[in-house]
Amino acid sequence: MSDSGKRVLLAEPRGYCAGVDRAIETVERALEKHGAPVYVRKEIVHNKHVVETLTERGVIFVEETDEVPEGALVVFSAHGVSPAVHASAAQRNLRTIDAACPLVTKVHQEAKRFARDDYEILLIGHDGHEEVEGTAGEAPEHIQLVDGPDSVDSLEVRDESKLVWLSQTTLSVDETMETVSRLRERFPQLQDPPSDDICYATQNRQVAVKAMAPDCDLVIVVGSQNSSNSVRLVEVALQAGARASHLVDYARDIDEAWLDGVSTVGVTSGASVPEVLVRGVLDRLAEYGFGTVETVTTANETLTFALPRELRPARSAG
Ligand code: 10G
Ligand code: SF4
Repeated sequence: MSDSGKRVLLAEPRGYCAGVDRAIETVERALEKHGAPVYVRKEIVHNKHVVETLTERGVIFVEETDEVPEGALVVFSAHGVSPAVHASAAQRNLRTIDAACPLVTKVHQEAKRFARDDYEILLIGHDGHEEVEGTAGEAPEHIQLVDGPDSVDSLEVRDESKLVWLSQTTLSVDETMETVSRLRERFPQLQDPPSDDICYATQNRQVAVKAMAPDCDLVIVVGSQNSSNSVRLVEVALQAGARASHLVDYARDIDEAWLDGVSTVGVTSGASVPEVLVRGVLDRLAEYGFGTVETVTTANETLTFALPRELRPARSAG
């Protein structure tokens, strides 16, 4: 600790996950290979800085495929899309590259398989989130959304003996477990997913925040307002004992008043957040006397994903 007693605890892991890294590289490679403009349906990841930077480089972000000119190239975001979106792109003769994270695609496959076996699927997730729309679109007749523990009581199911839960990948682990236990109280025969749907990156970032939060007067989470996993980190910090926690896009969003009477500030970032933004926050905190930084490491991440097929280098013959 510094003489002033002021210090920063920096969570590790934080920031980019393997799926985000892959999705952003997908857009960058598509720009290199095909030239601007490249269209992207929805924000490639939920981060303002990423979207602004790619826009400056010639990416045009659209809400729906009908805004893309016939025959143009469109990338689908990391959060995944429903079959209906693929179909509408095909109808407009769009060239497509799907940057859906393989761990989201895994949940789509689970949904399809359980629907094929005539299960009813209770999909735990946030209403209106793109990932949930994509997953639910795989089997709309078989899927009901469960948006948190309080929405369990109003559910009506067809056959309690053929019921399984799946989830969005970026939820709070603790809140999801609470939702599942409420579901199980109502439906004792409820089946679990074959493997974790809340992904390794979401879980690891929450574990790291939980480890440092009890020692923090304030936890600053770098991330955008529409980033589900980043917002969850603020909630987890508060639940784990941080006295205050705020989400910021940029260092300039830090309000100096937050630092009144504070000696330990925790810093972390969501899975869609470039490290340069965290550096900016650390520099700003150093200006306020928080120059001592201690890293709190709870896991080492090594996972990477191959780029989508369309962008992999061609294999040389021989
Ligand atoms: O946390 P959400 O799902 O809102 O997305 P994000 O873009 O902020 O972070 C990366 C996570 C995904 C691409 C969803 S699997
Ligand atoms: Fe994939 Fe998890 Fe990252 Fe989503 S948060 S892109 S599921 S690794």
